Amino acid sequence: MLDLARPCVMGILNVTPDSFSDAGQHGDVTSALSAAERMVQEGAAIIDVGGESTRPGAIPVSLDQELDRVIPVVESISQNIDIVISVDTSRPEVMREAHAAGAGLINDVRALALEGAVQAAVKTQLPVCLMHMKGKPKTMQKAPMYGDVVDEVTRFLLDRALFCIQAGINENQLLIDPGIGFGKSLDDNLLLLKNLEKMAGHGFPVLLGASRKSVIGTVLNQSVDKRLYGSLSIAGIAVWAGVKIIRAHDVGATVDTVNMAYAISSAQQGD
Ligand code: 8Y7
Repeated sequence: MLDLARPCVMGILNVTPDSFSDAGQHGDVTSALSAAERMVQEGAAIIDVGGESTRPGAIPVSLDQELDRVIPVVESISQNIDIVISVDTSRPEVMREAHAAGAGLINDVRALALEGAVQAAVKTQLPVCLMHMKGKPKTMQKAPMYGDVVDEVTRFLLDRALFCIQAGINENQLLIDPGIGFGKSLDDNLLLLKNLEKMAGHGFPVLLGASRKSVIGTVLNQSVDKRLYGSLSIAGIAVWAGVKIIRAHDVGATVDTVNMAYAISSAQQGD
């Protein structure tokens, strides 16, 4: 069960051959399971298993490919480790099969927009993370434009949440995510990060994924493998702002950052 009494870390487990920052490392079930075990030892509360690369410009994978990559990994983790398994997918078939294989959370970068996705999510009764994306992965970074980015992204997420509630998802089962890097300019990303407290004030727990993303690369002028400190800085600020789940590649370091930031933000005067 997902427990958000304290902020926690969601470890990223990519099972795609083309995902940009740990390409092909988890190509088989055994290595995926050991990567998951390691993340759990490092303090992850959730493992996010994804078989579709959604990085800018990525080529879509077929349904069969996605099922073949994701389901055996979800099954293996579920049978061997006591951890919440998140399935990073937009496809209703993957949601259903991952649920049957032991998944405990649906993480959809398309906020249940694909045909049949809302109905599939309702049926599983799993918690769902709704993420904001402008455009489609293939083209989303081609000159994204907003009026007030914080307002627009928040409005989109609250609208989607309402739609999901009306479709039958329990309001306590919804999380929201501004979707750092998904159809946003550098300034858009920075403004969203600056205003996380606002987003966290709407009653839905906020999930944030900024680990190793290009916003960090651009600000710090660092390549993907040198973005740990930037990622941790965002994690600390996010927890301070009330974000409940930090999605991260570097689990151990992120857990320390989250716990330190949370200790400060929850400190109480003794009596
Ligand atoms: C996010 C995500 C990715 C994110 C949520 C990457 C699957 C790109 N980013 N899911 N997924 N939020 N909820 O760089 O920011 O990890 S993929």
